[in-house]
Amino acid sequence: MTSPAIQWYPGHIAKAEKALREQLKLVDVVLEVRDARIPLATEHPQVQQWVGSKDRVLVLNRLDMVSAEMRQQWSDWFNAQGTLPLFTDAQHGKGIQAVMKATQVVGAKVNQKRRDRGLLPRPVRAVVIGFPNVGKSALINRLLKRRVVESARRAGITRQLRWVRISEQIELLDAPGVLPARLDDQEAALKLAICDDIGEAAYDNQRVAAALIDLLYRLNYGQALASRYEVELEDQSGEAYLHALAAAKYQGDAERTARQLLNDFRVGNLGAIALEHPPFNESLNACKRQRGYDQSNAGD
Ligand SMILES: Nc1nc2c(ncn2[C@@H]2O[C@H](COP(=O)(O)OP(=O)(O)OP(=O)(O)O)[C@@H](O)[C@H]2O)c(=O)[nH]1
Ligand SMILES: [Mg+2]
Repeated sequence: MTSPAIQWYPGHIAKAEKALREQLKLVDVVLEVRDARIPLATEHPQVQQWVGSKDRVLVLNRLDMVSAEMRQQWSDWFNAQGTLPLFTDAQHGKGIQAVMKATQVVGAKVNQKRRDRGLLPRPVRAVVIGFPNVGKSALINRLLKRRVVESARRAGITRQLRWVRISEQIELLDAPGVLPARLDDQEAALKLAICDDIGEAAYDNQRVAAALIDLLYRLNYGQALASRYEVELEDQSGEAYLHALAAAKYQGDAERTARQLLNDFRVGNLGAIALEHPPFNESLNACKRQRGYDQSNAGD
């Protein structure tokens, strides 16, 4: 391969990250937002370090973009590792109460400690962090029940850290999306580009669209392509499909086809599609067996 499929500019991200690290000192709880379509690719390698001894609430946003079955599988997978993920749809306001509650629980703990030390109670301070465009600001607006911070379809919308007070009980810090300085896993980088969770990156739309098609076939979502575009190609590469689709529908314009396909996926026109399925996990299997799952289904 001549050039990496995805290139991004960690410059302004590095600045945002530095500001974030400063503010973290003031924070009691980290609300880590990931994209439910790609819960692993949107795990930032430094989050654990940022969380430190604070509490973390794991939010898998865009629940509307994956099936109920897939949500269950991911819940089981995270549960088996001792994490309870909270699924939200920040665009339509689903699952928000559970996030609020989890944050308040941390607040109560913090204030109990303060009282024990003879201090007055204060609002719990939560920071919302995650990759660009995963829905952090939309979540904050939902928690606040009004549009306070800017949230829009493009990545890189939030530029500055910003504190907002939800109530006497909670203060929230909206942070710009953070990206690792480098991403060695090209497959993860492609998924981030497909889902538009990568901020101001440069990439080749056709390569990214071809990767999406390959992934759809690999994960058995080929039917979603066939029913949307009425073009079917079994056992072909994503690139071949892209060109066949361009020839059939877009006067041979592969670039336009790639943009259209990526847009269709991103706005949900291809249906609810999870681009990552939980990896095999022995303790998860044990947990499923306990709940009476058929062993032959376990782990896939
Ligand atoms: N379908 C769907 N769209 C969502 C959801 N949450 C957010 N969005 C949309 O995703 C886009 C990005 O949302 P933002 O809230 O700006 O995301 P962000 O993480 O703050 O992005 P940056 O500030 O750019 O890092 C917006 O168009 C939202 O309306 C969701 O749960 N489902
Ligand atoms: Mg934002």
